[in-house]
Amino acid sequence: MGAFPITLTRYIIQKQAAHPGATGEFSALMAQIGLVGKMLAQDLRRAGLIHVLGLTGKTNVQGEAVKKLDEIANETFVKVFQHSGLVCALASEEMEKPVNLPENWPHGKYMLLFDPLDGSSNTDVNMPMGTIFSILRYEGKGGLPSESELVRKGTEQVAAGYLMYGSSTMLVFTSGQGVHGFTLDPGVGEYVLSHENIRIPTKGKVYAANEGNYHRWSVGTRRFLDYLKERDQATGRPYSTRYSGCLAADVHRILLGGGIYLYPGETDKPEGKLRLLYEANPLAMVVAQAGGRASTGTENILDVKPTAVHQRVPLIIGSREDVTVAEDFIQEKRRD
Ligand code: AFP
Repeated sequence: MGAFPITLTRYIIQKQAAHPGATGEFSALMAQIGLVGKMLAQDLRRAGLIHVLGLTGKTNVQGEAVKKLDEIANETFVKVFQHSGLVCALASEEMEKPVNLPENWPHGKYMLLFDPLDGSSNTDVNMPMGTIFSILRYEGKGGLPSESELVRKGTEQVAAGYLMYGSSTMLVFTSGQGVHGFTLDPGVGEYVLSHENIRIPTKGKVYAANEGNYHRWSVGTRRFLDYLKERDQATGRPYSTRYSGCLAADVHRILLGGGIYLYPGETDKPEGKLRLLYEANPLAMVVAQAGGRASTGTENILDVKPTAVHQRVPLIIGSREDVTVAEDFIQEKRRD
């Protein structure tokens, strides 16, 4: 019989024991995120049978059509964290304004920002989806946090990660001590440590981008994509394209195998599409902890000073060398 598997529960209890001052709140918070993942995985598996595919008919604060599953995923987060005693504020892609949870105050010192269902255009076609989360700590003594307390730089995150609903459900996260991946064992309903201390290769062979937008990109971005497709044995080109329409899934592939994901700015939309606080920042923290990088093309994502909860940002993320080459092209330091 092999070694007894390390479950998420056991892992976080062990980590907590290594920090004598820990109150157990962070461990409980991660366990609750795991619970959200189990609930959503269950909904997604049965979505085609329980009439929750398709649109709600509403649009969110960013003007995007809200899918029924977007709404369900957001409600699941809110329900799991209400009365949990863990979190004093929530901000989500699907909520115009952050929500305070007074029932958890003053005990709950964490603030949670999330994209409840990333890649929701994949819902109706049985393709991968994800959930992305960022965890901040609120030290304020004066009462519940104001909106501006949630608008913080990526370097201030205490933990971040994502859930991925693919052929299996995975929870991948970092609390600043490496990146660890847990796979949900559906038989026992537990996450099991399957990917310990993930390290992203310094260079990859895959790129992920929506090339349908090619003609909207800057000259430098276009030149970088052309470069990736040229033949050159010495630099391992051409790269292969892999793009799923789900950021968490595409970054997951790159985290494990190397390469680069790009959702760059466009000439008439320089801010790009993705949201800084609950998409780019958490994935940037994960990738940086695994040895990779995330950039806007001109600045490290984790250093971007945000001004609004739903702020968008261009995102170039992945293997360290690939991101650096992309920056050189975008900044027109290279034109080959
Ligand atoms: P949805 O959740 O609205 O499907 O958006 C997904 C996403 O934010 C990210 O997961 C994808 O990488 C990106 O947008 C896809 O955008 P395009 O459809 O423009 O390629």
